[in-house]
Amino acid sequence: MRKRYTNLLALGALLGASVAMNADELPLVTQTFEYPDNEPAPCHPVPTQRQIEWNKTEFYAFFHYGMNTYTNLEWGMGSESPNRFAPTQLPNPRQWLEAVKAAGMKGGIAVVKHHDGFCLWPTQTTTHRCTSSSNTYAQQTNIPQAFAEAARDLDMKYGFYISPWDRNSAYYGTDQYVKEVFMKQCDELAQYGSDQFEMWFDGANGGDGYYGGANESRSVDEATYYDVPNLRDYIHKIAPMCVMWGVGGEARWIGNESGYAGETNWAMMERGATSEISSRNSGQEEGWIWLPGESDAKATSAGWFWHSNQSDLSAERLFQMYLETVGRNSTLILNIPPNQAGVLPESSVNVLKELGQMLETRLGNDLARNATVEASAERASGASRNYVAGNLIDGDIESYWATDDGVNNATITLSWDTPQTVHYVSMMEYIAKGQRVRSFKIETSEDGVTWTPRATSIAQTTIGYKRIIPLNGSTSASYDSGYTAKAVRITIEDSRACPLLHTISVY
Ligand code: FUL
Repeated sequence: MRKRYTNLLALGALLGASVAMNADELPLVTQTFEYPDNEPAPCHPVPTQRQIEWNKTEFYAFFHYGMNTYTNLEWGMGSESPNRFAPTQLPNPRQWLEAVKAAGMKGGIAVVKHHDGFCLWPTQTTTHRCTSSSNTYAQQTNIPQAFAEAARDLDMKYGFYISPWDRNSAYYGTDQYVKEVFMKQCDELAQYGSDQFEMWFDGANGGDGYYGGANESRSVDEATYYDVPNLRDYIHKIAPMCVMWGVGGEARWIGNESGYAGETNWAMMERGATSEISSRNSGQEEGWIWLPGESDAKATSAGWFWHSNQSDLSAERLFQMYLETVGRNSTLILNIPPNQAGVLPESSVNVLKELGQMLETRLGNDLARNATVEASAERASGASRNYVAGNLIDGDIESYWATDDGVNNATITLSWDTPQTVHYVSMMEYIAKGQRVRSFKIETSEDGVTWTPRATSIAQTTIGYKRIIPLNGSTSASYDSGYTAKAVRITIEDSRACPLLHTISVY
């Protein structure tokens, strides 16, 4: 905002009273106000734009495919001959992505190098790669390329898993491995697309391995060995929106591989603290780093890789995982392993379709869009922004409801002219300005006068990017007949600063 000083007395005193000046000749001074729209100040820590975009991917797939698919192992030693990688047809990443899209997933991460060091692209860094196999299909395999192409075509997000630990490389444990093998492999992968959303590294401390024939145990200090800060900067120059997972330091493991996050789940962590490990499932309210949780879980029974004796988890079980991860401020990366033909088995494809239909039926029709919404408090509007309750149901994630500074509790009431059948309430904070809500409660009413608290057995604490509350209090019970309600009332009971929610949905 440009403003002309007109206080001539003050200016005269400043310049010396003898200087006579016409107001039109006075210099223009630029004054900027930090919050011209009366926007709430950030409640630190806050996510980077990259982390915000990453969070929006919510539910995506993991595809463990590689040497282990043909050796019936979960962790290959690194001594396997490349010839053992023998697809019975050309692997088809497009089929993988189509199947998970039908399940409501927005993207996927393909494992392109597991701990055995075998690479699924024609890397220049080692001969331990698919193109060294005598199998014709293996020689034509380039998973990163085919996967990225299919994802773009299907309008899905994509990324790659590359194991830092390499049980094949003779150099593992030395500087040469980091500079000449691992970093270069990450670089090669980044070149498959600047639009990648996540690069996945696992806990990578080394251990027993082949190591070029040494057959010994090698361990490294994961915190320093991989030169992560440099790697992260370098990859971000090529793929600016690529979140570096795990050791990469931009998103955290949720602490289990069973598909659940804590009911209380902060996106913040105090990295480096010993409590970090024990707090993975719930984050730390006082944490000073934005490190949101990701849950990795398997949709099949036998392991991360395909095994002939595997069975598929039911769509109902996967739906429960969804509620306990995406519904608890975590993303869900769900593993479905391709088989020896390089495709997802038909049984998995069918379960994925069923899951997609279930999500659509249960969480696809937002009743809030047709509700009347009111809040007990609304923040004063700014020059070009308001914070009215209507923002919660307008379908715009950039408009949000807020209260005035210092007002850390409020009620939001959604009502309908005719009774509705309600099962779930979903809430989303405007996390660009930090995760705030500490405690809330949800009630329903059949007449708008008498209120019944719902889901009281569930910790109604944090919200974050997204929180979904099953009103019957159970994430595992089969879909019941729901509650009849003419109104739903959400009370924000406590918040680290004035609460900011951009969306409330009722299903
Ligand atoms: C772990 C690995 O050791 C498993 O094999 C699998 O890849 C899982 C997703 O991450 O750290």
